[in-house]
Amino acid sequence: MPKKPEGETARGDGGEELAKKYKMKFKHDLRAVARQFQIPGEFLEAMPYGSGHINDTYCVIFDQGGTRVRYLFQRINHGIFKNPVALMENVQRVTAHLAEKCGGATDQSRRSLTLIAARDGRSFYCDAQGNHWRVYIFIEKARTFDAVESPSQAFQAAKAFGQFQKLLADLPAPRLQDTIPDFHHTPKRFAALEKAIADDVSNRVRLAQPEIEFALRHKAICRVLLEANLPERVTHNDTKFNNVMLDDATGEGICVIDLDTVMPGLALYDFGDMVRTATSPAKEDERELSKVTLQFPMFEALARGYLSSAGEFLTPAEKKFLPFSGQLITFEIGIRFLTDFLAGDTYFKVHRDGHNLDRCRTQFKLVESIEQQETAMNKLVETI
Ligand code: ADP
Ligand code: GN1
Ligand code: MG
Repeated sequence: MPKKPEGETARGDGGEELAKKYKMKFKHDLRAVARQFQIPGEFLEAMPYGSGHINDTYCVIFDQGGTRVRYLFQRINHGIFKNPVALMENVQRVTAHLAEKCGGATDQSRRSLTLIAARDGRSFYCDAQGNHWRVYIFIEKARTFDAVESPSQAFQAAKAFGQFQKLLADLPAPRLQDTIPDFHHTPKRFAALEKAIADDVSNRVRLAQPEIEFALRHKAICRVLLEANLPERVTHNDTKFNNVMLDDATGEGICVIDLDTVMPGLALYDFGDMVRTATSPAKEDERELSKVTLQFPMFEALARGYLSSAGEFLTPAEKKFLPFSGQLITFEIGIRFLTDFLAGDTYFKVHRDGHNLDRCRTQFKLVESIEQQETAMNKLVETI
């Protein structure tokens, strides 16, 4: 696939134009995949979509009686999600539960993801190569952002993720399956980093000395939440800012997306990932590190937004650790990027040399910024 110019992504309405402009070639035959789903009308075109690091996402357009209707197609990355069938069982249960809860709303299909059934009635289609595909209704008149632009956006995103946790609190048994075991087990993430340093398979340890030293100095924070005796809940586990769609007209956090990691977890993992991705004005892979900083008004908006929907069920201990969770999750994702850099870029999609190291650097810079402001962050949360 030709490289996209930096800073541009095939996402949002601009994505379609970009895809055409750079004549992106697809790895997959979307027309053939589309035939396997219960979608009326005629297939028109497909284009790569979004800036996620894991799955292959496409926007596919159908002609339905003269109207162009978009659908969101995804190939599940089965190198990462080892059991796509179990994953889709989770997604089906979660989307059905959310739909039932929002059933009264006239715009319900914009407020939670809706799966389109495959021809055989299942929630996914498995092709001859073993790829698992799913299709969602495309959420129109809303978009995601790779970096936060205002406190109001931060408030809306956090409120939506808090509401998501609240709606799933009474998800009927059984327990959701762990789509990636120990996903947020920070000590195990740290152990994986130590192994990558010891193995040094790509001879890159020499390129990341300051980052490795930073990680080693912070090892002690890894266990804090695991030892705090916090309740297990149904959580999203990947609440980065571009995993919530904001309504174009009102700015409301209208729909939480990217449900692959919805499973049992700590509420704080979700809040921490919001702090990681919605307080700094810089993108996750920004190379100019002076731009990476926790902006206090964004943190305040996140805390107020999250507590406006999740405040009623959080325990005092959970509330107390809200600021720390930002530091921990930012550190955790930082060590995951560093581990992947050292391992030769096998996990996250990369688009340039050193991409994972750049991402690690922004995370560690943000950890420092959080550390500097943690006293003020704690004081603020006590007053909400
Ligand atoms: P990944 O797991 O790779 O991050 P996502 O599920 O987050 O994949 O999807 C990638 C991007 O596609 C999102 O950031 C969002 O912009 C867009 N997207 C995902 N689902 C929908 C949807 N149902 N309607 C419209 N856009 C969507
Ligand atoms: C991945 O799928 P996406 O791009 O929303 C990753 C998250 C990381 C994030 C870092 C399944 O999220 O855990 O925090 O990248 N998802 C998975 O940007 O590993
Ligand atoms: Mg995503």
